[in-house]
Amino acid sequence: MKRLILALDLEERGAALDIAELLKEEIAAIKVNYPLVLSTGMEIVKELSKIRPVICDFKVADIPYTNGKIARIAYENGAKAIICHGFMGKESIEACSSVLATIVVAEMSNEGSGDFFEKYSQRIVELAIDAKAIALIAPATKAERIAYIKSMAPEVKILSPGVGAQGGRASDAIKNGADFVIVGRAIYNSNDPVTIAKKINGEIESTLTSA
Ligand code: OMP
Repeated sequence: MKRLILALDLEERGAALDIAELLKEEIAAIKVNYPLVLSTGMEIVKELSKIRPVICDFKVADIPYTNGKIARIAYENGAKAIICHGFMGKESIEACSSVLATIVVAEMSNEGSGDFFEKYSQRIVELAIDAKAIALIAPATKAERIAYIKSMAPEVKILSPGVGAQGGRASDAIKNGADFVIVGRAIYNSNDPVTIAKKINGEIESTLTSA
């Protein structure tokens, strides 16, 4: 099983489809964020879904009514999962998780986000579990935070962004409890995306076998 998720933050439809097709054997899923959807439209989710399962990273953070609409539109366009924020409360998470698999942001990878998230992630994780989220986001740039989040929710999968361009390492993320790593620029900006993806998958495999 592959544990690499491609963060496809491109802005051009053809390039996005080409790289997804090129990498399909190396990745477990494709994460689509606003840059791609705002540039090309939601149709891209349907198209990418034919290649690999798509996670809509919309970091939804609204009232339940609006969250529910966004989740429904993602679902209707073929998304297998959606990423939402937990700080809007249990019913806002449930508005997503009642529609499709929902991943809640526990903590984020940029330095400044720690000011807020490190104070509140314990509560966010409790809310995510209560609202039946299937996975959490925890930062590969702060691998010790992955271990902290995993210790609160050992039964929930952890997806970890921040590997490569942001300085995190796949091996550190996996060692600290990540189930999947999310990688964007280090792969799609490279001259040889397949080789980079294979290298990351190799690093993940050897970390798991030496554990
Ligand atoms: P690269 O830095 O290019 O590998 O991309 C990382 C991807 O993960 C981007 O799509 C970010 O929006 C996303 N991300 C983070 O970088 N940090 C986080 O804490 C959370 C996410 C996310 O939810 O995916």
